[in-house]
Amino acid sequence: MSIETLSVPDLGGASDVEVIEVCVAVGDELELEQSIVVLETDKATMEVPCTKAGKVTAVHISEGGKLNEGDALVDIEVAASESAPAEEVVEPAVETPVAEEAVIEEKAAEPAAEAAATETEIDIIVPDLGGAEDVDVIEVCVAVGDEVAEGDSIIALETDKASMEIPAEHAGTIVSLDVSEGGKVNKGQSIGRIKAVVAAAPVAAASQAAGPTAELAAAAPAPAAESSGEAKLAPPPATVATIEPGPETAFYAGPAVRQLARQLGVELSEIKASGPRGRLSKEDVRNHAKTIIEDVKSGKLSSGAGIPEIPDVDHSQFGPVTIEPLSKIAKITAQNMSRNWLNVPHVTQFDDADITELEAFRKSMKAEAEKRGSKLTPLPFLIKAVAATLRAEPSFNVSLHSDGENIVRKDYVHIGIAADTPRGLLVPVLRDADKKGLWQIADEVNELIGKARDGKLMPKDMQGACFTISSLGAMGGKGFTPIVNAPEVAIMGVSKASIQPVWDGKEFQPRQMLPLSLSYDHRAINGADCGRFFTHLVATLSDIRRLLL
Ligand code: CAO
Repeated sequence: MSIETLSVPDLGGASDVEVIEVCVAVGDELELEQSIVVLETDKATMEVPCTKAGKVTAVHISEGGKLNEGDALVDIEVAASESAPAEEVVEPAVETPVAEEAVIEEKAAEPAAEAAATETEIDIIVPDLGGAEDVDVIEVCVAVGDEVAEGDSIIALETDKASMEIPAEHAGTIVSLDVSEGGKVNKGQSIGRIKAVVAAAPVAAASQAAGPTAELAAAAPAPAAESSGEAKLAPPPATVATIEPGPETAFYAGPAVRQLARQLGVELSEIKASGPRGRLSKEDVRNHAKTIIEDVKSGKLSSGAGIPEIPDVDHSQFGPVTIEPLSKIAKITAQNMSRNWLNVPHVTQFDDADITELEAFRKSMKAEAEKRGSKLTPLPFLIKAVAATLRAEPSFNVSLHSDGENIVRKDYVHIGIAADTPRGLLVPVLRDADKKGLWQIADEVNELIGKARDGKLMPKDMQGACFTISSLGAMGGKGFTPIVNAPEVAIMGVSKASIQPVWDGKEFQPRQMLPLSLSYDHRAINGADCGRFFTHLVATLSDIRRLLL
């Protein structure tokens, strides 16, 4: 084991380069090529890769600091067999190709004014990509016919380590393009042609460097060995991110930031940058993702992909209005309703239960109920019948597991009761309804409804329901389609019972019919399950002696 210090490599002549991101911490196990730090000049962003694998024992840099060539970055503990002289570790090899920037600087320094200018159509060649192959084209920055200036970006490329732009080496007009977004390119590949005005002398020099038959590479940097003595060494191009803010690129992000954005599935172009010169940081990406999640949760943004927002309307332009704040419960209800409506594929089936006998029995028990201090409405009968049916047809007593791979089958029967309260809609839960008698159900329901209306329900009183009953029977209506209260998979709407003529095979009989509507989550329950469940429930309500079976 030995401790080695990794230092800043040649920065192509740049000095006091800003540290925009420190990618390692003490204790990290570094792998070869892993980024240590992201640096930024006013021209480019670059990642400095690790040239030795090992464990970080000290970090000498911090975000916002300035670095120069040779400054210490980190100390790492490397295995003895891997250690090498510090010079070799931190300096790029002499054969290292020159980065675009250095080449541009070098070319710009050439005495072009003294040479005769000629218009030539030349290939735009992909430069050395630091050994990377099949590199993704993430952006084509020009179109055929575009006038480009020297240094303008032609395409942007991205490996899993770095992003880079391939700049035009000469000003001119794009004649053709053989590259598209999403495609892949390799070193030496022609990606199009440019009609460029080039100085005769440099053309000759470049042609010489590339060999007698080679065409001038419009965007390709020359290898260091072939450049003039003034060319400066720079980190290998494949590790240099040179995404510059240009007319086509409103954002400015290093490879690590781009990778994070891709992982989180957020669009860089939609993120507000907080860094200097419009630079996007990882924090900007995380904050953007967080805002989206919060907006979805609060209902400001719909999670249903592509659903347009309801436009904001100033109603006062049509007549007098007052604006009142929504209660907390109303806001939560609105969120839950939207969430359930958008996430659950609903089917609602309707039926009428003949409750003539049930009602006769209930009325016969009224005096006794009063004596006991109870109130016996149709609701306890409905709860008892639903509980018995959930036991008989357990396909309804389930929830979909959030992993999308499993279904949760429940061996308990808790029933939610939708209650209209002065604070809004609340759903207290009656536990183990299948194990309780009518009186107990009636008393517990009345107690729960009383608590709901007095604002005394505890969170536990509203959790764990398997199925919800929403009764509007006292108010009227012939039927409605209730929204499933996920993660439950079904809800039953109860409308107003009325006397209806029912054909008994010989004649019409006046029967007390109760309209029921059963909404279910079609991901968890299929139509046949619903048919069986509903038939059992209606039969039970029509003859409550079945509850004894
Ligand atoms: N048909 C005819 N009459 C009915 C009936 C029905 N389906 N359901 C109840 N009634 C009668 C009752 O029998 C009672 O009359 P009596 O005193 O003469 O017996 C009267 O209507 C009032 O009943 P109630 O409303 O006090 O009691 P309940 O047990 O029927 O309902 C509760 C309790 C909490 C469910 C109800 O008060 C409530 O808040 N319902 C609203 C639920 C809601 O808002 N749902 C919408 C959610 S969105 O899906």
